[in-house]
Amino acid sequence: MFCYQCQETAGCSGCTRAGVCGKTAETANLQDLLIDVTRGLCAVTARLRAEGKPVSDVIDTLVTENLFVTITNANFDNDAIRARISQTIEHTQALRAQLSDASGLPENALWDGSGDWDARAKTVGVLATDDADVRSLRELITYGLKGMAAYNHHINAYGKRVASVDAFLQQALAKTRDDSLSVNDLIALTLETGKYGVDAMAALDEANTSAYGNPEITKVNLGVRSNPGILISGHDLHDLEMLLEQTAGTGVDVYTHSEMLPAHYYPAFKKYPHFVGNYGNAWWKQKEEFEAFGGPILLTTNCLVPPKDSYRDRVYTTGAVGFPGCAHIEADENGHKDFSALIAHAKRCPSPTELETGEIVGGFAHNQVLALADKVVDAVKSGAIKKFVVMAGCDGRAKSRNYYTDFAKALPKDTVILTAGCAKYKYNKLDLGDIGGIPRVLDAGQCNDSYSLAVIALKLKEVFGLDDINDLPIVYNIAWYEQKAVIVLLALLHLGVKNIHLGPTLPAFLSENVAKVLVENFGIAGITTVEDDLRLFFGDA
Ligand code: SF4
Ligand code: SF3
Repeated sequence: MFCYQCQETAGCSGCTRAGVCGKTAETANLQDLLIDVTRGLCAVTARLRAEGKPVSDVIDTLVTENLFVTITNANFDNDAIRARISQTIEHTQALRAQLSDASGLPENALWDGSGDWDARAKTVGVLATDDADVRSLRELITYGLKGMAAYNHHINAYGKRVASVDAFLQQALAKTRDDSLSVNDLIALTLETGKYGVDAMAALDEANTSAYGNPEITKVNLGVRSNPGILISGHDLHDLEMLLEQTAGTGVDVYTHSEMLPAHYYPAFKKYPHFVGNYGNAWWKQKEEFEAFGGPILLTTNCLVPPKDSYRDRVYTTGAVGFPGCAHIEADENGHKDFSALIAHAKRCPSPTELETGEIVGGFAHNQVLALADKVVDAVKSGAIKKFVVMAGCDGRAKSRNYYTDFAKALPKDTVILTAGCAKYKYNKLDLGDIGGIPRVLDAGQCNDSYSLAVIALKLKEVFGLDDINDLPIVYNIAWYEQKAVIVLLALLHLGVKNIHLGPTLPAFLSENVAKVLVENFGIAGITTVEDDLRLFFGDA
């Protein structure tokens, strides 16, 4: 195996024996094979579209889900991945027959699934590309597409589709093994990926808010009640809606974990009295927190940490998530999921052990912040707010991430943190106060709600009459972990945001030359120490 797609990759260079995430070599190789056969399928769908022939929703969904399954901490179930590989090969063969001209297709579009899969998997992964820069760009694009696929999956959950996103995703994935593309072509494709990343996040924002209303300022309870409970984690709000409907009136409470916290900000979910609050912290603390919860846990997307034996039977997966030995809830043909097994399970379990009490405040997505725009603009004009610091992204296990807690604590008191994603858990429970009633940590929501932060920045640019988004008093100090952060980064670059600091370490998949292109054209940089970075962002004052 060779995998370097996430920030925690071994030695900051690549996992080669087993994943730091808990992925076995066998799973990693199967995921490589799944990506490769999906590339083959996409080579065929790109041709079909070029011939003016339709590609069905079934195929669009298959590509999206295949990519999502390979995101860090999503799926560890070899049987599920093997089934996807077989299904993908079958569809590729059937679609190939629809082409008027099938000449010159790549080998991965022609493979019939025969032979030794493990041997083949070892020849199609990251290291199949020799040139370091081409490899780096191909992987950068692939990881961006994985993030885009995750957001596309959420759009699709509402029965909505963005044809241009599906078409781009498939065409771009096929190009990540197209030897006719030069380094410059791949750089252009990287930036184009950012454009479609913006489109996907905008469409997801529209889908979420039209279904559940615009997020609004909300106090979220951190304590527990004495009823049995179900803990729901991941990013899928549509799954949450089904769970809340099915648990209503059963005496079972529902709590959010990690990236599901922002669900509390949506008006539509406030009508459920049994939607009690948020339990615990970011994904990487789940071993202790799932243990303490005591009841069943539903993982709707990443991040799943391989569960301990002591609570594995309480972990249920759905969607792209999978783990051997954990019950998987499939949707029926209408997209409905039956959570009765979790409800029955909850009733057999003790109520959750309280980890903390109190509340946190969030709900500062674009609509809410723009409703406060006058207040915010006045605070900036009066000098009460000197700068905004975007600290969105992911949290993770690395000790070096304590930097973000220390950085948040050390920020000048006239700064406001704009956040989204699970990175917020590094500082959202600190009492950082407010500036004239505006909290110093404004949480827009999940990682995909980084789109909200971009909308806010663009609006402020307009209000202040600036020509360039980079003239705003905003600095970017983003933490990344998995591939959704890659699409968020590419989206920000597409919107013209410069001088983004990325930590706690720069991606291992950036070759020296590719990193240089990002530094020279976009001012991308890493992090250093809290003191030096504060000096860099705010001067000596
Ligand atoms: Fe390693 Fe990250 Fe890949 Fe897991 S996802 S194998 S931790 S690089
Ligand atoms: Fe977190 Fe996995 Fe990325 Fe959605 S839950 S931000 S790490």
